Amino acid sequence: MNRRDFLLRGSGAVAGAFSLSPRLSLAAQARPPADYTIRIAPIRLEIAPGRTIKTTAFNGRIPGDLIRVREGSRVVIDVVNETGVPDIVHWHGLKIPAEQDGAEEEGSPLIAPHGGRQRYTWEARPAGFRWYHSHTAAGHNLNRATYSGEFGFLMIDPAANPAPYDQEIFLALHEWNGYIEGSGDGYQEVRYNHATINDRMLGFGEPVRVREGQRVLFRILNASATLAHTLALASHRFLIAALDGNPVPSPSSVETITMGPAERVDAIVEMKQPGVWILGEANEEMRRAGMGIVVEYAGRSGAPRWVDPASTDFRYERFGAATISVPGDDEERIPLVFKPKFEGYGDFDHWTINGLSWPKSAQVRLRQGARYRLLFDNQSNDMHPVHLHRHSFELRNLNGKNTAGILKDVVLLPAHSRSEVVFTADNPGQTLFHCHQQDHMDSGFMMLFEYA
Ligand SMILES: [Cu+2]
Repeated sequence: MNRRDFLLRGSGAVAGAFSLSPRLSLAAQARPPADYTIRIAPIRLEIAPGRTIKTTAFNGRIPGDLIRVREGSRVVIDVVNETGVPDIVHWHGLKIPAEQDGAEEEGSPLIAPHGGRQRYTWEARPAGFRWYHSHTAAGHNLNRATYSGEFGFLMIDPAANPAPYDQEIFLALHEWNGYIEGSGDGYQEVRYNHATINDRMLGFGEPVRVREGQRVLFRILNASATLAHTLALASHRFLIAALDGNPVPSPSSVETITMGPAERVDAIVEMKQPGVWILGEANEEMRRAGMGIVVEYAGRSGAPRWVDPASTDFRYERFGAATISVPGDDEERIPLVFKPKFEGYGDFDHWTINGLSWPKSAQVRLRQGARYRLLFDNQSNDMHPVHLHRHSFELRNLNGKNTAGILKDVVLLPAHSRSEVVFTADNPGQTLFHCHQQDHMDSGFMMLFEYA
């Protein structure tokens, strides 16, 4: 089997395809075959006619193959790294052991370049919309980690699926051809030339085809390395059913959705405005860069229409529980202050948690079974989508407003804001906490929670 065959076979057949190789079939006798095999390799992708980007991807496509498994099932995934640099794949939002989680800082092994292999085995939980992505550092290499095309959807279906929809559409937001721009005062930021939803710029891919009267479930992932996005679907509203894959206590209808890097939203749209519309970034510049997709009703044609949303206000607490119980006294409080430390090195400089940058950041000791309240204090001009590995947390306070019942694994902290989340230490092992903005993470915004 040559490499081209491998590519053409795609994911479903990959595990079977290995039996064609005598050497590998021997290995297969010793170990069960993988449910999925992911090959990390460079690709060229035409995101619009004549516009080709060079990046790295999973199994030659962007996003990578949809991994879809039943809650509680045991899943075996082989990853082969055919790039020239070490890599690692993180299973984002799963409650799995640290060694399988895919973060080097927690003890998961890096995958060697030039054909290194790693087998990941885990039990699929909790149910919901998860994802997987490269979890290396990138530094100034804007073709690594989350800057690259190394991301895919991971869907853990619950045992009982009420399926209140007629069609399910997965969408991933991403930008391409990043470059680093300095502002002159030593502060640097990453900017991009192009953007896509899934693998095409707005206007150049297949539209989302719908029928009048359908309820369409959009599962949207912000796979951006560094940018939050606000989305709208012209002439339609989104019913927010789940955040980060977890059903919300109060599903509620909104005109726009704002998502930080790594966040997911399940949104149901009732298709009752026949036409050809744009689902895209509310920001015109971002839509021009390509961040959008056409939604086309059956029997309708013509140029897709965009309508500016009246308001772009999106707040988590809107989807929280109607009644909020008094915070428990059993929670141990952990204050975490986030601040930049610009010393003019010009290398994204440093981000600090309680005054310290990774790898010097303090380690938090957790007791198994105990409840913790993380007190986030963002003392900076930037937003931070902070992520806790291997655990979900409940949003309890957002800039002074109490809330309850919203379970997430990433929370977007606006500039100069405070938020509080609560979680139970119920998954022993090293647990990474970091900002999901790649340049922040790479410059120190990271710490470990350890179980005593
Ligand atoms: Cu950040």
